[in-house]
Amino acid sequence: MIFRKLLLIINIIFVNVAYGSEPIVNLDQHAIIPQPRSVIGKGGTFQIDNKTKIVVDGNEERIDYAVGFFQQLIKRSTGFTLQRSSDKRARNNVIYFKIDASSGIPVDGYTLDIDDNHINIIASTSSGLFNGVQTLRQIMPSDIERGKTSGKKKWVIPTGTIEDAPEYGYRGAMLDVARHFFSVEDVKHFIDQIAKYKINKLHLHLSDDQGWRIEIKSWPLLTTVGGATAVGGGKGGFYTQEEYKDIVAYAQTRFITIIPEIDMPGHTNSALAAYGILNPGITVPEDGIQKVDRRAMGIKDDEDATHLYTGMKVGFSTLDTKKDITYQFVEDVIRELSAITPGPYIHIGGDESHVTNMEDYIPFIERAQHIVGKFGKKTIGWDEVAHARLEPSSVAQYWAKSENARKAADQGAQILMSPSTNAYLDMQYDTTTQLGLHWAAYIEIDDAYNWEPTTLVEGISKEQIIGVEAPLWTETITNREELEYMVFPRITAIAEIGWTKTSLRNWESYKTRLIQHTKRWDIMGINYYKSPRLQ
Ligand code: TNX
Repeated sequence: MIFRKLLLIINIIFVNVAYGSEPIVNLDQHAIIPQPRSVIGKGGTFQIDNKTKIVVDGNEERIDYAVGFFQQLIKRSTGFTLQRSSDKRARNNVIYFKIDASSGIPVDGYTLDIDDNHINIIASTSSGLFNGVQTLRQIMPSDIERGKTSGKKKWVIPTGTIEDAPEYGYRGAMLDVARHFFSVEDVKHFIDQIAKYKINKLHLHLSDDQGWRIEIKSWPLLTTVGGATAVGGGKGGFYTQEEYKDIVAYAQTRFITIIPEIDMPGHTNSALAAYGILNPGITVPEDGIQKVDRRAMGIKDDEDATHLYTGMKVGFSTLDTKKDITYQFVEDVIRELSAITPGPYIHIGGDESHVTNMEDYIPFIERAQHIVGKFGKKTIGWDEVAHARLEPSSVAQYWAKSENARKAADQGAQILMSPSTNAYLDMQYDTTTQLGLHWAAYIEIDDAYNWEPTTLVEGISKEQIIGVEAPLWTETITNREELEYMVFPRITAIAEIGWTKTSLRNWESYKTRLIQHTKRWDIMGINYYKSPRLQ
């Protein structure tokens, strides 16, 4: 007995000295989120040291984003500058990145093959290689997330094979930068966080009653007036077009497509406060009036303009859908936005237009959709847009009404699943949560996990679903810390729903992996919600 204990202690000491404090876990026991399609462990180890070489085979445009990202990650946490070798047959202490379009690996998928003396990451696209790197990162010792060197000489990785590919092409998160503004740095940080879980779309909610956050050169007051405040009366803010392009370019290096939203015809008070000519005569609710001192700003008085709004009410505003100038405005905004958005989609909002008559709403949405098409883009709108005639290339984002989603699908449009009762990141976890709202539901982490896109709305099949998206509305969220509290862990639930086959998804497995994974969030300093369900 004593002897056995002694052996165990010696073993622990040996492992700790050799590999750092973490025990080596067989590949198939690793906590990978989202769960890959297949994981086979071989029981051995590969070690990255400062002699490990990188071989790149393939010349797709963005391959360097994936390989360069990996090199940076390694450099940051190990101090090693991994050299590239051009010897494509090298197999000793090598990490081999290969793009093979004929491999049959689906878009965004990858194969990660880890042997004692080499690692192969194979994909048919660079995005697949990047996803392979994100998986590799999760099976490396958690110190890889410390962001500074630990002095460790060897980094041990378990051997085996992972074959992986996503269920849905659209795996999204949304950030509302209109209710509270988030800086370029904050958005980039968010991009890094969601990319870890193979999310590949970031929808930016760029305008709402409380703020207009994107520079439109032909309508300059949108930002100078419309961007001047936020919920609660804070200072607001906006992205210049150059800053927006910087966000888009950064997202591209993480294989994330930015989807910009200009919410119309409702949720437009910030535009009406900038330009009275767009205002059909609405006034701002009493609870959040903020007057604009145009003289102090050196701009002309505008009697028709509304006051700025700093409250949290929704549904009180609308553009004047009957005037030609409104469509000139919509066209200018979409033209400028399309020119700086390489992704295929423009989101036109369309939700909660409670003060727009249906006979005005429908032609407005149809014209906006047409304008989006004119600039070579496809339309996304919240599920209410299904009242209008949708083009088959359009997407309706289901958040509230099943009949709207069905109506959209019946017209041939695709459906993006964002059920407010499961996928909304601004909903409180339970009655004790300080931040957030609860009008749709309290969403504990098992509620965020336990839903299935294909059975959510009766009559909508898998082929009609483009994917899933988790929106973070920010009426009550003012900074990075608060954002993280609402986003983590729930973002990993949506990531797994979007990526992993239904048959491989299971709450108990996810929960076990999540408990393991939170150790990494502790290391990264992420302010996640410590749910009582994680025990
Ligand atoms: C409803 S969801 C909204 C947003 C709010 C959100 C708060 C949707 C399309 N509209 O304007 O921010 O609730 O949870």
